[in-house]
Amino acid sequence: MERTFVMIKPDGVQRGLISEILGRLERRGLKLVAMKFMQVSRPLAEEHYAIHKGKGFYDGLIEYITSGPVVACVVEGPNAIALVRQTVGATRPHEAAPGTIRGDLAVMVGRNLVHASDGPETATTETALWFTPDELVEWEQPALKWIVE
Ligand code: DAT
Ligand code: MG
Repeated sequence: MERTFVMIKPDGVQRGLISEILGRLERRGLKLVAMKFMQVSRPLAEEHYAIHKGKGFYDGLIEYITSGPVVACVVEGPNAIALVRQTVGATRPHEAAPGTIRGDLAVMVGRNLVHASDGPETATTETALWFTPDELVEWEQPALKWIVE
């Protein structure tokens, strides 16, 4: 079973879209493994977005992600990384398909509501960056047998 890191960014929290965004992932059939509501420190933001350092939008991105609380999560499921990226939609909301979170609820790349790991490597490193191992909860979800064969 695959796991991936998801974060509702400050605009999602400020706009009251936590339940909307989490609800879409829950309804898709993904299992929540970890979740916390937190203020992102500058060092954490810089490490999370280290790959974008030096780009024109980097400073604004760090400002944005540290501008208010976020909801950080780990979700699990078959092909969870691809499933979540698909549900989130394309980076630039005007290119995101209708029915996706960004395609339905966002208009600008700099306010695109949610982060999701883009591959197995980032899923692992981001999960380890945002959560300690004991924050990942092992639990049984009997209803999963109706979602995962
Ligand atoms: P994604 O969040 O879809 O994985 P990414 O990793 O390429 O996209 O970029 C990380 C975030 O940086 C993205 O969600 C929003 C911001 N960003 C990316 N490209 C941008 C741009 N051209 N202008 C402003 N912000 C940008
Ligand atoms: Mg990315």
